[in-house]
Parts: sequence; C-alpha cells; structure tokens
Amino acid sequence: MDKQTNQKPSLKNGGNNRKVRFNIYWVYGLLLLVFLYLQFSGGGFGGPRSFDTTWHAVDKMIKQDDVAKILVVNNAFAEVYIKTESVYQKPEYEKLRNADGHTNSSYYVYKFLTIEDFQKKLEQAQQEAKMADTVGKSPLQKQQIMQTPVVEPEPVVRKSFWEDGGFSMLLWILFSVLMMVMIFRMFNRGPMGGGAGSVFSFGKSKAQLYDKDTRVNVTFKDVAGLDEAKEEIMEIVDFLKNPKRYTSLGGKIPKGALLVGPPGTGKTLLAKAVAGEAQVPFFSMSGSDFVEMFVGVGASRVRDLFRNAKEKAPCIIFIDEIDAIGRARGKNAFTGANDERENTLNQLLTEMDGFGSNSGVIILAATNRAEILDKALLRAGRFDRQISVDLPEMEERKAIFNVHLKPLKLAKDVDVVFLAKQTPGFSGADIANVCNEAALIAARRNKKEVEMKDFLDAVDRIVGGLERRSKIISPEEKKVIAYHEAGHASVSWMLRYANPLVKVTIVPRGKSLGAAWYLPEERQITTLEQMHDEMVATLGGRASEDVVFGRISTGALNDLEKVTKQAYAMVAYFGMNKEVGTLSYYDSTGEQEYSFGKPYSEKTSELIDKEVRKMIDSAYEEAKEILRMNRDKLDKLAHLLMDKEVMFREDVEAVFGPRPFSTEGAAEEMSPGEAGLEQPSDL
Ligand code: NHX
Ligand code: ZN
Repeated sequence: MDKQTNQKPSLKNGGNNRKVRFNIYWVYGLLLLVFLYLQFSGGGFGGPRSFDTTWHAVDKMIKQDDVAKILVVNNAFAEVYIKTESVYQKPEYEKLRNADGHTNSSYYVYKFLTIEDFQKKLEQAQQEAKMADTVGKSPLQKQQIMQTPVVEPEPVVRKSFWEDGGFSMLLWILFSVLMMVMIFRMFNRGPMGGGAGSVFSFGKSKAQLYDKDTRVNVTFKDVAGLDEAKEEIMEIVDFLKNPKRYTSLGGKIPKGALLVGPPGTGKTLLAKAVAGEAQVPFFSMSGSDFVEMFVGVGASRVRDLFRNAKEKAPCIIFIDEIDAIGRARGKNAFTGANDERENTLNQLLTEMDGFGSNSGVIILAATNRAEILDKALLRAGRFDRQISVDLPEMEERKAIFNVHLKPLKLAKDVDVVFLAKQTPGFSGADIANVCNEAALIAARRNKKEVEMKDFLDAVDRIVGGLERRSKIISPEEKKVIAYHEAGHASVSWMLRYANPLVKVTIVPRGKSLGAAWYLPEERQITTLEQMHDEMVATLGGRASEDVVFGRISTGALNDLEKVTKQAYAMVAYFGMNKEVGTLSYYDSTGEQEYSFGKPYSEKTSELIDKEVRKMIDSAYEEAKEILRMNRDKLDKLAHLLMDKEVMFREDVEAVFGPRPFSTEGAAEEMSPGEAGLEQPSDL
C-alpha cells in the first residue's frame, strides 16, 4: 500500500480541477489495480523481469559460459540466470541490464517439455562446451577442464500466488481499502477537493461569506421591535461605512459586539440585517463549526477565518452561539476534554487582539448566556459592547405580529393588539410560529381566511402542546381533574395578587391532563405578596383534591415542583425569609471555582429546608382554607368544567362574582369573550 504516496499528487490535481467529477473510489480502484498488477506480474517497476527463451538460445549461453545458475521451478520450467559481467559486456543481454549498471536480477525462462529431456539436453550441452574448451589444450589442462564443475540445475518449489497466502493477502487488502473508504467517508462530506467539509479542508474556516454577489435580503425594516438593539448595531454599521468620522476625533473603532438574549429573540436575524444593511462582506459562522474531533482544527479555523476577513476588510464576522467555544476556561478542570475548546478560544482571543482596531473587521457574536462566557472575551478591546436582545414587550410583539401577519390572508376579526396582549413571554420565533400554526389550522378547517379563533387556538397549542381529546379518561379521573383545575381557578380568583385567569381546561394537552392559564402581568420585579399568592394559587389544585376527596394524587407533580423551586428561590436567593435573613446565595458570575457545593453551612442548609417547608405548608393551608370557605362555588365550577371541559374568565366570574380585589381595567379590557373564545377548540 505504500504506493499510495505516489498517488497523492494526482489526488491534489483532481481537487484543483473541479470540472472533472473526481471520485475517491477511482483512487481506490487504481490502487487496487496497481497492487494486483505488482502481485501477478511477479515483477514491477525496477524489479526482476523475465524473458521467454528457446533451447537454442540456452544452448548458446551455456557454450559461451555465460550462465550463472539455473533454477528448475516446480519441475515445470527453468530459470536461466546470466553472469553479471556477461550481461554488461555482451550486447545480446542488453535487455537484462538494470538501470544502475551494477546489479542484474533478470533472467530467462525456458519452458521444457519434460524434466528428463531438459536434463539430458543440458548435460549434453555442457559436455560439448567442455569439449570445445579443451580444443588445443594440454592433457593436464583438459583434465582440469573436464573436472571443473558444471552449472547444476537447482530444483526449487514455488507455490502459486493463491497457494502462497495470496488469497488472504488479497482479503486483507480489500479489508483495509474498505476501512479507509469508511474513514474517508466519515470525514468527507461532499465531493473531493477544496469544498467545505472535505478531507482537505479541516483547517479551513467554514464561514459562509455574504458579499455583493450573495445578497442578503434582510434589512433593519424586517426586524420588528428591538429598537435599542437596532440603534446600537446601526452604529456599528456606521463605523464600517464612515470610519473617518470616528477616527478623525481620535476614537478607536470597537472590535466586537456581543448580542445577548434568550433563544428566538432575533439575534441571528439582527446580524443578518446588519449584513443586508452594511454592504460590506459578512462572514457568518456558528460557534460549533469550530469544534471538530481533530486536535488543533478549531484554532486553525479561527486563524483561517481572520485571515480571510482581513483580506476582505472592511467586513463583519458573525459568530452564532459563541458559547460553544467561549465558555469560561478551566471550569470543568476534571474532564480534560476541554483542551481543544480552550485552544480554539485562546486563538480567538489572540486574533481579536492581533489586528489593529482600525483594520475594519468587526466581530459580532450571539449567545443566550453571556454569564458563562470567559471573562477574557468580554473585556474591553474584545467584545467590549454587549447588546441585549430581550423578549419583546407588548408593543414590540404587536410589531412582530404585524411583520408575520403580512403574508397571511386575514379575516376582519383578527385583532393584533389582543394577540399581543395574550402572548406575554413569547419570543419573536414563537410569534412567527403562532402565525404559521394559525394559517395551518385555518387551512385544516377549510377556511378561506385565517380567523381570530385560529390564532387563539395556535397560541393555546404553542403554550400547552397538542390537544389530545382521544385520551381515554374515566369519569372518576375526570372528576378529580375537574376539581383540581377548579381549585386553581377558585383560589386564584380570591387572591389579591394572583395573576388574572384566562382559561381553564380539562382537555388533555401535551403532557398535562388539564390546565389553568393565567395572563401574567408584564412586570420587571415581583413583590413578596405576588410570589406568595402565586404559590397559594399553584397549590390550589392539590388543596382542592385534598378538601373535596380527602385523597390526593400524583397529578400535582408539576405544581409542587414549581412551588418548591419558587420557595427555595425566595428563601435562598431573594432574601425573603426572616429566619434565613436578608441575604442571597445566588451566584450570577457562574464561577464556582472555589466551591464544590453549596455556599452555606450544613446548618443554614437545614434552616433553608425548614423555612421552605414552613412556607409551603402555610401556603397550602391557606389554599385549603379558601376552598373550604368557597366550597359551594368550587363544586359549581368543577361541575361546569366536567360539563363544558373548557371554561373562561366570564364563567368563573358568573359563579364567584367580580374579583374581590379587582385590579383596574387591565384584565377586563382583554376579555376573551369578544374574540370568539366561547367554544372549545375543535382540533
Ligand atoms: C402523567 N400527567 O404523566 C399524567 C398524564 C392533576 C389533572 N401520569 O397541575 O397534568 O398527571 O393544573 C410520572 C408519575 C407528570 C410522571 C406522575 C408526570 C405526574 C397539571 C403530573 C393536571 N394542572 N399533572 C396541573 C398534570 C400528570 C405528572 C408524571 C406524573 C392533573 C396536572 C401531570
Ligand atoms: Zn395543577
């Protein structure tokens, strides 16, 4: 297989010449052919060769005393080897000569009829040769000549290629060729040659380049909301377009900006818009593209990326999901598997430091967890700006809806403001999903236009998952579920600070059997009272099962999980517990370098556990108390639920009367009744 080295140049040529569809299998085929040829020809380039010959010629060779040795192979043919000096002196042996002029391993092959016949002829020829030699010699010399030994034929046994382990050899070759093909295929996606992802481009960056020829048709107009982020990033575009304006005052152009925000908020979209807007080359790459299973590849890709970028400056490099490489170094010191990532990160840090700030390369990166990034990345001179891309607020959601509603055929009743109000906590991607899902639902219902109801069902579906009406639920179970959900509804109704209820359903959806949906107020901070009331309302489901049946179920799992986490956060993070104190064990830096566990003592740990229990216990008692006081209304609600399966704010209000501590207008304004929510979804 060492012939492979000879093949390499042709491989490279194939890579350069893309017109010929070069296939890796050709190489293997060729290699195999070469190998087989070498095996069967019994010789090769520069190796011993053989020439068929006649008895007449052999006879002559013997008589001229040119024969060095004769091998009789398998009693089938004779190999006649000629003395080296004869080969190089006599022209008739020219074809036996080697290029180096010193060695000679080629030979003649004489195929005799029978071995006896050959031996007889041979003896005779040798006798004749001796006789010829003795002509004119003294008797003593004659005797000497007659006594000198003649060239005796040596019998040898040779196995054929197949007998001689050739078959297993061939198998072995086939196997190794197969292995190589597999290995190549693993690393080689796409055609041979320079293309991205091929074997020969490990160290090349996989960055996608957008420039004048490859237009990006996203502009800032397509990015709804995100006004501050847009403004900030527009400045960066301006840096590239008119660098003079900034540098003339002595300012330095920043090197990089980090887009930080939860998934789906449009970080990548924003970067694309920059590309569309800036009219400079734009390299786009994902952080995970740097990571490969080969050592040093990440670093060399970073190098390659920056080299390309510098050639095209002014330009923008965009690295999506930078946390894939930018995670703080030395955090998981135990695994040791991070070395490669660290090398990549180090290279990135070096490159960012390496070019002058006025060289016109600006790096944008996106992540949803800026806090886990290595501090070295965030220091001034690297990603010195952080642009936070947050979940959209009401007005922004409205704008995003307007963008995504544009391509849809809408009915007149579609109310963008109402939709925006109904979707707190949705990201831009979620809203896009709602719009698309609504169109699909409308199509399934054979509608000509997408109606408001389709949108609301789409929202439900995205919040709660697919409806599963076919799930078989026994009447007893249905009763438990109804009481559980009615419990949530009742308790939250009676609490001052609980979120306003939107909808209660006992139609199984996704992983849950029923749900009570609230419309969380969009606020920046939450008070202790709000958290407390929320906890009580969440425990309302289990409390209802307890109060009504005196028997509890596993159904409250999700509720209890939520409550427990919230209570721990209140005690240990938000300093909301008197006993534990006004302190927080929260660690926003994400560096746990010095701690191998909790940052508090065993005693504090016990105290926290105790206080959490107390908190949840008292909330639970409160929920049960509310339900006991309103038992008649709870029963009514539960039966209504069992009847209708879906219940809205109005239904609860009809049973309970207006909320005791009605918060002004906000909730009433968006009563779902006017939006055609009365009917349960028929999906
Ligand atoms: C289940 N889910 O997975 C069912 C489908 C009280 C009517 N068994 O609180 O859906 O019961 O207000 C193993 C064992 C989840 C895995 C028990 C996963 C229990 C939602 C809880 C409504 N609405 N609970 C709610 C709900 C459930 C659960 C489990 C599990 C229920 C409740 C899940
Ligand atoms: Zn519940």
